[in-house]
Amino acid sequence: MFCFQCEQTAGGKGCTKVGVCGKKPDVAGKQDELTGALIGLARAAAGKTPGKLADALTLQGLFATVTNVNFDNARITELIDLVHTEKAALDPQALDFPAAALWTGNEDIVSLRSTLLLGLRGMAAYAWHAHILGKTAADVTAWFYTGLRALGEDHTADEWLTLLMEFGQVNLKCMGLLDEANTSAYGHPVPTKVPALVEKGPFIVITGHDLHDLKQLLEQTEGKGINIYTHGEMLPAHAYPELKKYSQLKGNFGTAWQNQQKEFDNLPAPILFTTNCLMPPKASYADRVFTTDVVGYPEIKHIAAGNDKKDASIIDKALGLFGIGAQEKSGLNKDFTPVINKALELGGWQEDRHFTGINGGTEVMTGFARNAVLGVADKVIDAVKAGHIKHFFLVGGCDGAKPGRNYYTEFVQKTPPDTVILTLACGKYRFNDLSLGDIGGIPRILDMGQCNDAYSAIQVAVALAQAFNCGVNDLPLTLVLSWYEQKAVCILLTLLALGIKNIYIGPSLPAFLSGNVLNILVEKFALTPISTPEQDLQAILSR
Ligand code: FS2
Ligand code: SF4
Repeated sequence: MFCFQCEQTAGGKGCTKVGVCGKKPDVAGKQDELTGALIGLARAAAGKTPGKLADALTLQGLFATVTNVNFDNARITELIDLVHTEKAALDPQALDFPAAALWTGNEDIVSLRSTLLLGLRGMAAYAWHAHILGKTAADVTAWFYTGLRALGEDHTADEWLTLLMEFGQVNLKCMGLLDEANTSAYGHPVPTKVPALVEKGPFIVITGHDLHDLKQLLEQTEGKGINIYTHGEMLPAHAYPELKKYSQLKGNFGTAWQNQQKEFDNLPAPILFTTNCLMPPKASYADRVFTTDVVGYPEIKHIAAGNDKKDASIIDKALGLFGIGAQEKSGLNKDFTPVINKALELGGWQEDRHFTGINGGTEVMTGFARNAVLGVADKVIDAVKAGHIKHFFLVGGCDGAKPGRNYYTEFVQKTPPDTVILTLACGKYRFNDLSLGDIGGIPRILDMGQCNDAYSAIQVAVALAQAFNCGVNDLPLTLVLSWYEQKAVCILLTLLALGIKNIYIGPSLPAFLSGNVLNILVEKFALTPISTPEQDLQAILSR
């Protein structure tokens, strides 16, 4: 096997024997085969209008290969078969891209090709969430095929860079689509305090990014005496009016994904994984883990969409599996009864349990997405003009297990009191329970949401630039990002495509960036690896 797509890759170079994430060689091989088949499907779709099934397969096929999503050989094989059936229907002559060729060839070309592939994988997750809520955009969908076809072609380094920048713009549109999907379905997030207290009695923990799954779970647990707690990237759900209205949505349990094996150990409640990041479940809680949608793990119970029945025809199965007709055919309606029954069977704790965040805080705030922040834009602008706010930092991104990630906690702790920290994604758990106070009523830590809410951060930055009549690069704003998986790759490409410079990135640099490609990014965009919080803060604030 070979895989170097995430930050924890073996030796900082590539996983070759088994994935650090737990991915087995056979699954890695199948995922490569699936990627080659998707390139084949894109080739077959050239010059044609592929149908909804081909679109859905493309999104789910890419999403299934994102880190910590699907470890199930059988499910990946099923996807490959469906892709082949669809490809044959479009053009029986179209050839798959050979899986063995994905990671081989000239080092710089492999690097550029991989960067585009990994970006596409990340964007597929966002497009899929939007698609589930009935939002698609023809140009975004079409670009998946364009990008996949490009992976199977030869390009010069300059052509690859052009493709990457084009991709970054498309991903901005895709994140905008998801923002529209989430806010039109559930309202605009409002600042919300979320306690870390788990009340006695039966409960369910829901993790991942899929708000539609949470909504269905809330509907199905109403009046059943079961409380719901978010975990990981589901935390921002508390801020959406159409989700927070459910009284059984009580609080947040646990922190970021890499702590799950410790946090879920003997948990007297089921855990529902709606997306990444799933780690191999330990025996002490494996019987209470449920996956849904594109997530999968061998022997772990899976909640399928409505018409994903064993005896369904391949097309019906695919329609159900891929949620086509979520609106018109209730294809994505799920029955969470097995999760609910497990919660009742396990019964929860017999007394209320108080938890804390990583720094001892007993509650966190979320819900400072674009609408909430821009709603107080005048106040923010006045505070900047009056010199009360000297600098904004966007400190966010994915979390991970490496010790070097303490950098982000220390960085935030060391920021001067006249600075504001915007944050998003699961990296925020390193510091979101810190009490850093406020500046004239504006909290110093503003949680904008999930990783995809990078869209909100971009909107806020653009609005501030307009207000101050300058470019985003001229704002007193610095991005200090942590990366782990492929959604971070697509977001980074969007930021670069927008021409945003001087981004700090860590805890280590992606293994898939060759020395030459990295040099280009450093020269063109002043992409900067993190050093120490003190040194970086000093450099940023003296600029
Ligand atoms: Fe965190 Fe994992 Fe959000 Fe990433 S929960 S690293 O997939 O997407 O961020
Ligand atoms: Fe290794 Fe990351 Fe790939 Fe898993 S996803 S096999 S940890 S590089």
